[in-house]
Amino acid sequence: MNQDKPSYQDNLMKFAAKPAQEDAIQSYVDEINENGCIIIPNVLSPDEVADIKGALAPYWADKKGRTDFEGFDTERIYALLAKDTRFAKIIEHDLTMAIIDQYLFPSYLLWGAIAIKINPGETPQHFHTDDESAAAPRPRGPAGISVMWALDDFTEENGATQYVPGSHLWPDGWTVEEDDPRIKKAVMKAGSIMLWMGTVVHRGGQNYSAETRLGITTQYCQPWLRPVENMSLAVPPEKAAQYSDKIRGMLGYGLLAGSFMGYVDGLNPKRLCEAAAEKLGIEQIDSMTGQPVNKD
Ligand SMILES: O=C(O)CCC(=O)C(=O)O
Ligand SMILES: [Fe+2]
Repeated sequence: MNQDKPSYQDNLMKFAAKPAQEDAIQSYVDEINENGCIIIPNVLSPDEVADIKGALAPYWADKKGRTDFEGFDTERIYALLAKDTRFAKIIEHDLTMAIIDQYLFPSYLLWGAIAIKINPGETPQHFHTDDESAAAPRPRGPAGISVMWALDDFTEENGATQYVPGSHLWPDGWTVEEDDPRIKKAVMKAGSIMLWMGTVVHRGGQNYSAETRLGITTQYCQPWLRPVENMSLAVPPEKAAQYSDKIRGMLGYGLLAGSFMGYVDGLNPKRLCEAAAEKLGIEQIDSMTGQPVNKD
């Protein structure tokens, strides 16, 4: 045994010591630490919003929710990375990655990536937190970070996400009444994002307008938590091969950083993507440009 090799605990401590941030990221992190969440406008251009909407367009048929949580008047599209490579642009966007790097251990996973279209007449979701499956006592650090990408304008009337600033600090047993004045609505223009800690109390809003409210939520979790979407089955190696190493890792084709958790037959599962790419001649795409990565 090599006694000099750092232990898993040593590795965790190394990862926990975050480097100093650029001022812009630090100011976002300060706001998130205080409120549990942040709204950032103009993250996507109108062209980028149109492109992402176009990527969703073929998949809308008959996607009404099956439970009150999904919403009986809400349509959802799951497994986005199995459907179109254009979704990679938001799933590994530089800005959200830089913020999420501050909260989750390296090798964090994509917990879910879901398009959510709230139709007129939809009732509100129940208030919830996204990381409750971590089942650890609150208050605590978040086990996940969620992002909502507004593809339509989110308005007072059309079902903008509702949230309670500061609720990330609440202990277990929290409740929220319908008329609680602390409830806010994430009113924002298409192209904006809301990012929140997995500990923040929130819900999809009621749509009492005549328009739909379309957003994509991309959610990330600590690498030791089980994602809501089983990503490596949803996006098999032959599809994952198109994506960056970062996305492959977030889909489960990687190991828990500093450990061997996640082996497949004794090997790092990233090799499954590499083997599929080589066998099928699949090119890795750059998610920002949509073009093949230049390997030179
Ligand atoms: O649609 C929304 O505004 C929120 C959805 C949500 O909270 C969720 O899916 O976890
Ligand atoms: Fe949620």
